[in-house]
Amino acid sequence: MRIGFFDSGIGGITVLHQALKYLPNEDYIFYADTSHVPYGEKPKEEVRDYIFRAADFMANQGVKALVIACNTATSIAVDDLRKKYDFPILGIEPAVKPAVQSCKGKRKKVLVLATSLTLKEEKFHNLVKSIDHHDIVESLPLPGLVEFAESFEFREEVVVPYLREKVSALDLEQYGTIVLGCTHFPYFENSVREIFPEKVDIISGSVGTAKNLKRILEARNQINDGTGDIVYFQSGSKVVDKETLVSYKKLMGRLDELEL
Ligand code: DGN
Repeated sequence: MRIGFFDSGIGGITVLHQALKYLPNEDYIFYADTSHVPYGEKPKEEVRDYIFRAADFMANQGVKALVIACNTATSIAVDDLRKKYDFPILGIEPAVKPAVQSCKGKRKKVLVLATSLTLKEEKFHNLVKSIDHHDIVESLPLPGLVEFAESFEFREEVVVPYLREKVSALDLEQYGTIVLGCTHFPYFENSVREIFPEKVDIISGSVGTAKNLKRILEARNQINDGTGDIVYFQSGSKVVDKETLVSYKKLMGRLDELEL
C-alpha cells in the first residue's frame, strides 16, 4: 500500500523529499490541493473542509499512512482527522523544541516563520507555552513565500527584498535559530540565510516527521513494500501533464542542493 502525503500545494514535496531519504522503499501518493492554495490566510472552517475532502480522497485510494505535510492543516485538523480514520495520521509542526534547545546558553532568540493561520492557532500557542520557559520564541507570518513558491519564483533577487522588508523592524542579531514553520519555506533556505547573521541555525520539522513515519511503519510491520514510486494528484485529479511532473522533479532536485 502507498503512503499519502498532503499539502495545499508544493510545500509538501519538501517533506516527501525527506521521507524518501528515510524510506526509499515505499510507494507514495502526493496530493496538492492546488484549487484552494493558499490555506494560510483563509478562514479556518473553510480550510478544514478542504482538508477533510482531501483526506477522504486519500482514504479512498487506500493509504497505509497519511502525512499532513502542511503546518497550517496540521494545526487546525490533525486531531479530528485522527478520530475519523483508522490508519496512522502524522502531522508537521514548527520545530520549536529543537530550536529552543539549540539556543540554550547562547543568549539568543528563536524566530518562527510560518503562515498567519499556523501562528494564530491554539496548537502553536500551546506548543510554545510548553517549551519556551524564558520567553525567547518570537514569530513572523510570511504569506508571500507561499505565493512565490506556488508561482515557482525562487530567485534571490526577488525573494530577498521581500524578506528584508518583512524583517525591517527586527533586530536580526538577537536570533540564534530560525524555524521554517511552513513546508513551502525550505525552498527559500538560501534567501533566508542571506538576510540573517551568518551563524544562525535554520531548521524545519520535516526530518522529525520523516523519522516518525519510519518508526510508525516499523512498529506496524508495514515497512519497505514499494520502490519509491510517486503518483501525484492535484485537488482530486491525477497529474498526467508532463510539464507539471517535470517541475515536481525539478523541485526535488532543488531540495537535493539545499542543506535541509
Ligand atoms: N505549506 C503549508 C504549511 O506548511 O503551512 C501552507 C501553505 C499555505 O497554503 N498557505
